[in-house]
Amino acid sequence: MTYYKISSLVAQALQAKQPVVALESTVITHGLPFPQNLELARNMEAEVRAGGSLPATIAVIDGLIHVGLEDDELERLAVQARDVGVRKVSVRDFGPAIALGECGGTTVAGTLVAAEAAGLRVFATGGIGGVHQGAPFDVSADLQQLARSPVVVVCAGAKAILDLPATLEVLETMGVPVVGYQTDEFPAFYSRSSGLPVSVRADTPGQVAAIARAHWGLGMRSAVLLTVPPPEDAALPADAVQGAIQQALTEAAAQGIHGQKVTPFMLGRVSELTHGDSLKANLALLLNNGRLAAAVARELAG
Ligand code: PSU
Ligand code: MN
Repeated sequence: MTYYKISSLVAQALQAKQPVVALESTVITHGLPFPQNLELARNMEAEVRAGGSLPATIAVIDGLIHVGLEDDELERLAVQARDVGVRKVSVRDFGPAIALGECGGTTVAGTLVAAEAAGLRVFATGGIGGVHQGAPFDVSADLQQLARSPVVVVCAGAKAILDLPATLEVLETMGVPVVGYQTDEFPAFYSRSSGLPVSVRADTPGQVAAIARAHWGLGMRSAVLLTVPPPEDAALPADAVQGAIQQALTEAAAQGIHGQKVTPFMLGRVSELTHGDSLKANLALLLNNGRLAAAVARELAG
């Protein structure tokens, strides 16, 4: 595939129909501070392996879309993000990043494009993008891409910095089943509950795989969004984060932060304002999602 570099491990696993889990890289380049980002990237891969699947972190390195990173590439991406900054690669950004020979971290939308192209069916992330609060035209390209890529996306819902009811409405319009894992409620990333219903509940990886098979078997081309509440011991009470979120939103507006910069600013500010509690929740839920994604990939491969 032109523009792509599929690692030999990933190519072999796909050939042998073994389970592979795609991982995004914006969480490394824009979502978490150094060195927690690099540590998380490595731990996330370890979690997928422990779950019996092969991790394939997706990123743009020197103008090539990599599916499956070597450890030195992972490190380079994290260090370069810290030292000089790299591009946040969503759907619109691949062409420019490739043409200019850049490095970049792929968002959920970007990772979906590459995962689908490489033939991966399961993808683990932290939280998807969505409709922003107070900026109804700032709708993450994640939602549109979820409508287009037939991949199971394992996440902890959408970040509570977003307008969650509006985000769920758009997902419904886009034809994306929102599956609650062992829950009837849409999780709110840092917190286990949002008060909003999912469209269906599944209690086992096997049920998730069955839903995905039927959805795609009918000819649907959209993703299946598997939403998993953050682990109990790391989750924050919903009202505990709300104050921090509202303050960060006010600051973002006052500083004129727009577009792609909103999500990284909000994540960083909420982490400062909660004295690292939101960061701890973020790391724990990522690993939790990696583990479940590995189990779903095994069901789908089997
Ligand atoms: N979840 C995290 N940290 C992140 C993101 C999600 O825990 O950094 C990233 C994802 O890559 C997601 C992106 O696709 O934020 C959404 O950005 P935007 O709203 O600009 O589309
Ligand atoms: Mn946006």
